[in-house]
Amino acid sequence: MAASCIFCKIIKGEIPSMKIFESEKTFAFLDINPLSYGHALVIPKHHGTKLTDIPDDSLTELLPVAKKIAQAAGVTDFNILQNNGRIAHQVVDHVHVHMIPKPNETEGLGIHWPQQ
Ligand code: IU
Repeated sequence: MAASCIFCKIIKGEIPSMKIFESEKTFAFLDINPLSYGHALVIPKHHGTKLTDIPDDSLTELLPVAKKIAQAAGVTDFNILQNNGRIAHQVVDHVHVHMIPKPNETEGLGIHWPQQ
C-alpha cells in the first residue's frame, strides 16, 4: 500500500467506490468517469505503478476477474485496456485493468450488476 495512492485508499475504504469484487489479492470497482455504462477497473491490492513493478502472483487474477465481471453483468462485447506510463496514457499510478463494455446495437447495455 502507498499512503498517497488514490487506488490504495479506495482498496482500504478511505475513499468510497462502487465496489464490484474483492478477494485477498484483487479489488474491482466502477470507473468514476466511465467511457461506457459499466466501465470497471480491476486492480491488484499490491501497490505498483506499472505491470513491471508488480510480482506475477499479484497479476494472475486480473483478467479472470475482468472476465467474471463482464459475464456477471451480461456484457458480451467489451474491451480490455491496460496502460503503463504517461506516453501510454496512464493517469493513475497504480496498476489497473479496464473492462469497457461496448453497447449492443439492438439491445443496448442492459447491465444488471449483481447485488453485493
Ligand atoms: P488510466 O489507464 O490511468 O488512464 O485510467 C485511469 C482511470 O481511473 C480513468 O478511467 C479514471 O476515470 C479512473 N479513476 C477512477 O475511477 N477513480 C478515481 O478516483 C480516479 C480515476 I483519480
